[in-house]
Amino acid sequence: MSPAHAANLGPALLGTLPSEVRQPAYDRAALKPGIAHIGVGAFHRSHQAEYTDDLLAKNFDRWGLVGINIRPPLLAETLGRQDGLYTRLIRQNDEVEARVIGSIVGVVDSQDNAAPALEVLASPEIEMVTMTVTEKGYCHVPSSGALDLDHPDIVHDLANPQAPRSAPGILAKALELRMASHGRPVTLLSCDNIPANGIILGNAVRTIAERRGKKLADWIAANVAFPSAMVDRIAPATTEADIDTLEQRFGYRDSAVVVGERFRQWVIEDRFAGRVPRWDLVGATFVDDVTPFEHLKMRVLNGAQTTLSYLGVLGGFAHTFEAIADPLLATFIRLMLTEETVPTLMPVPGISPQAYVEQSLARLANTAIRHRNHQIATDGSQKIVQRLLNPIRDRLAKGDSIALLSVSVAAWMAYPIKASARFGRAWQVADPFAERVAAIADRVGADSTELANAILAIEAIFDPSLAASDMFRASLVAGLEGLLSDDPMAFVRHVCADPTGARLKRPARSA
Ligand code: CS2
Repeated sequence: MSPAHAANLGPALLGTLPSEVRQPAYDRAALKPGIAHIGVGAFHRSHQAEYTDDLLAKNFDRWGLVGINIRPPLLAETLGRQDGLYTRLIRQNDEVEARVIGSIVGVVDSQDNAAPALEVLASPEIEMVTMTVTEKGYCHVPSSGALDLDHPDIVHDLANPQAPRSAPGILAKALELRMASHGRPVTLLSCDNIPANGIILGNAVRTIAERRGKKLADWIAANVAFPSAMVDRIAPATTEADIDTLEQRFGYRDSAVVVGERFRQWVIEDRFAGRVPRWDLVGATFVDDVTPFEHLKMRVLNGAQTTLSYLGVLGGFAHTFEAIADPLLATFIRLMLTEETVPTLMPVPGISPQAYVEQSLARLANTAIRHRNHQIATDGSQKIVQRLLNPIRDRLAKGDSIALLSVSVAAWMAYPIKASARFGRAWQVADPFAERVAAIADRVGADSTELANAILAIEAIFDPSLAASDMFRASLVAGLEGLLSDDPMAFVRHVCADPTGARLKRPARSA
C-alpha cells in the first residue's frame, strides 16, 4: 500500500494521463443518454460499454449509456465521482494496455427501491436497454426456461406491481410507464449467458405484463423487441490488486477499473424496435439467428470454464489459468470438447469449431487473467443446463457417449456436496441450490448412487427426460465415486488414460 495515493481518475485528470493511455475520441460534453444498461459489473464495463465507446468515436450519435444497478454493489458514488469515466485494462500474459472509456454518462443505484431505475427506463430518450443481470436475474426455471412463478421476487412483483424487485418485474413496469406516457418503442437486449436469452427475457416480461392486462401485453407485442445475443470477453471481478496495478503502471487511481482479455465478440439477433446503436460498425455482428454462435460459445468456452472451475477446485487450483496449466486437466478438457462437445454444434458461419476450441484453450491459459475458480463455480445450477446438460441431451438423442461431459456434471455435484457439513465444509458455495444439495448430502452421506439419484430429482435443473437416462445416471454415479474419493485427480487420470474403457457404454439392449 503506498502511503500517498496518486490522483484519482476524473475529467480533470484526462489531460495529464500518460500518452499510452487511450482516451475517449469524441466530445463527451455533447453526449446525451440513449441506452440504459442494468447490471454495470466488470463484464459490462469491459464489453458493451467499450463497443459503445468505439461507436461514439466512429459515428458520434446520441448513445450515451446510463448504468443502473438493481443489486449490489453500489456504484453511483464510485463511478459518479469519476464522472462515469473508468479504465479498461487489457491484459494478455505480459502485455498491459490501458484505455479510458467515456460512454457511461450516468449511474443510478436502485437496489432498495425500483423508482430510480424506472425513471431511467421509462424516459423517452432511452431507446435501447441492455442488461447483464446474471443467469439467475431472469428468475426462470433453468431446465425449462419458463418464468418461475414461485420465485420469491416474482411472487412479490405480481402482488406489488408498483414496486417491483426482479429484473423482469422492473422491465414490465417500465414498459407500462412508457405506454402510459410517450409510447416510444424500445429494444430490451439480454447480454447474459443463458440459451435463447431474448426468448427467455421476452417470456418473463410478457408473463408479468399479461397479468397487468391485455392492453399492456398488446402494446409490448407492437412496440418492444427482445433480440437474443451472444456476448464474449473474459473479465473477472475487479480486485484491489488490479487497482494497485493500474496505479503502479500508469500513475493514477481508478476504483472502477476493469481487467479483461484481448478477445471480444458480440453477435446480436437483427430484430430491433426503434433506433439501434450501430455496434455492427465496430465489430459486433448482426445476424438472423444467434443459436449456432450461442451454442458454440456456451458449450465450448463456458463449458470449459465451468469444468475447469469444479475440477480445478477439487484439484486444488485457485484460478482458471492454473487449472489449465495442469497437463492432466488440459488433456481432459481438450478430450471432452473435441470428442463430445464439438459434434453437438451446428455449423457456424465463418468459424471452424476445432480452431475455436484451440483458441478458447489459449484464452483460458492467459496468466494475467486471474479468474477465480470459485467465481466461475458460483450459481452453477443456473449455468450447467446450457453449458453441459444441453450437449449431453443432444448426444443421448443420437445414442452417443456422454462419459466425459458427465465427469463435468459430477464435478458440479461434488462441489456443493463437499461444502456440506457431512463432508467437512470444504468451502462456501454461492448458488440458489447450494442448500438443497448440501441437505441431500447431509441426509444421504457418501453413497454415490443415492447422491446422484437425489440430485437428479431436482427438476428445476434436470429435465425429467434427461434424469431418466440410465446411461447418464450410471456415468454420474461413477463420476461421484471417483471425484468424492481422496484422490479425485486419479479418477480424471483414469478417464484420460483409458477413455474407451473408462467410458460407460450404452447399456446393452435385450434382443
Ligand atoms: C464465466 C463467464 O463466471 C462465469 O460464468 O464463465 O463470466 C465468462 O467468463 C464469460 O461468459 C466470457 O465471455
